[in-house]
Amino acid sequence: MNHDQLVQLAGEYVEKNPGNFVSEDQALTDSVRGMKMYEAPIFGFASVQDDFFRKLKDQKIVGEHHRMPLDWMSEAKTVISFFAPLTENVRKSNAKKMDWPSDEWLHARIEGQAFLNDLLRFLQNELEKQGFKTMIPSLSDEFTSKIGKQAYTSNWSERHIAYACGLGTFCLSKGMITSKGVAGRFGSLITEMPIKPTERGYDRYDDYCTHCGVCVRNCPADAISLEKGKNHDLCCEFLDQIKETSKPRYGCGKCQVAVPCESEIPTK
Ligand code: B12
Ligand code: SF4
Ligand code: SF4
Repeated sequence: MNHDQLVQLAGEYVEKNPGNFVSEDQALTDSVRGMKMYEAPIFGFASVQDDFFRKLKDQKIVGEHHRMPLDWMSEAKTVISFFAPLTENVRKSNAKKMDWPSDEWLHARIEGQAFLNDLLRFLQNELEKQGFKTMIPSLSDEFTSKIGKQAYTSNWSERHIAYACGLGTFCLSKGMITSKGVAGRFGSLITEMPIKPTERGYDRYDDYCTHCGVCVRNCPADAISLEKGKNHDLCCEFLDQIKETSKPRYGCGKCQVAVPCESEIPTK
């Protein structure tokens, strides 16, 4: 197994696996039956020895609680991060009505995340078949996240890991912009397989954001401002309102659609 084979396997899995298509019994409406949720992921890699992982323990970046790759697996050599872009169907549907998430978006958040977890397990299995011990931090019993007033964090932040792996930079809405844009989800694995690190093609943590302010106008919760950035409390309260009506589904993502950074790095 090499880097290209891993990327190819993931691409094939996303195209063919039924989990990436809304099933008949789960579909909220007829129009979403069979809809594809995610496109083939893009990948980035970092060495577990990269000094950048230590920086994440800085309170201004994530904090002391953020784990180092070797805390998850002492034999590890490489951190693998991927970004799975949402399909055009999902993205465009969510831009039709800016005060409530589309059914397509709700599916991609919940059933879509379940599918991405399957993709992670599939890749873990493929790497282990080649003799490389591999683990998935977000699916480990030791993974923790805090979501509530003034505390929005985790001990493995997928965006910070993606940043380390050269996949992209943060932005005003506090999402992460990759070469395939901001609308999508991340996943990561830690493996014994040695893989050449991806170069980080940026200097500042928010290099790819133009500060155009379109996400500010899109946000139904007024959670984003050009002066103060993003207020997680307001965002989270809005997501809670959606959960009350759409349980077990929820989501919003208006800051990730109909924006110049939706599916590419915006031009300055
Ligand atoms: C907690 C959480 C939330 C909270 C808080 C969000 C947040 N930005 O932290 C709430 C509930 C509000 C939320 C909402 C949403 N979330 Co959320 N959430 C998470 C979760 C579980 C943990 C995030 C975390 O650990 N944050 C840690 C803190 C420290 O991050 P931070 O404050 O943003 O970090 C800042 C500092 O580091 C600062 N900084 C200052 N100096 C420096 C210097 C350097 C060098 C660097 C690197 C940074 C830096 O820059 C960062 C950004 O400003 C992750 C999953 C995961 N395990 O990562 C998903 C995750 C962040 N969410 C995601 C998504 C998609 C959403 C929603 C769109 C929901 C939806 N699907 O409809 C909204 C969008 C909100 C938004 N605009 O950010 C995606 C992000 C996708 C993307 N393209 O960015 C993630 C990664 C899930 C996934 N598996 O893909 N989420
Ligand atoms: S819409 Fe504009 S300001 Fe908002 S995150 Fe994207 S590039 Fe940055
Ligand atoms: S997810 Fe929705 S509420 Fe939260 S910041 Fe983005 S647009 Fe605003």
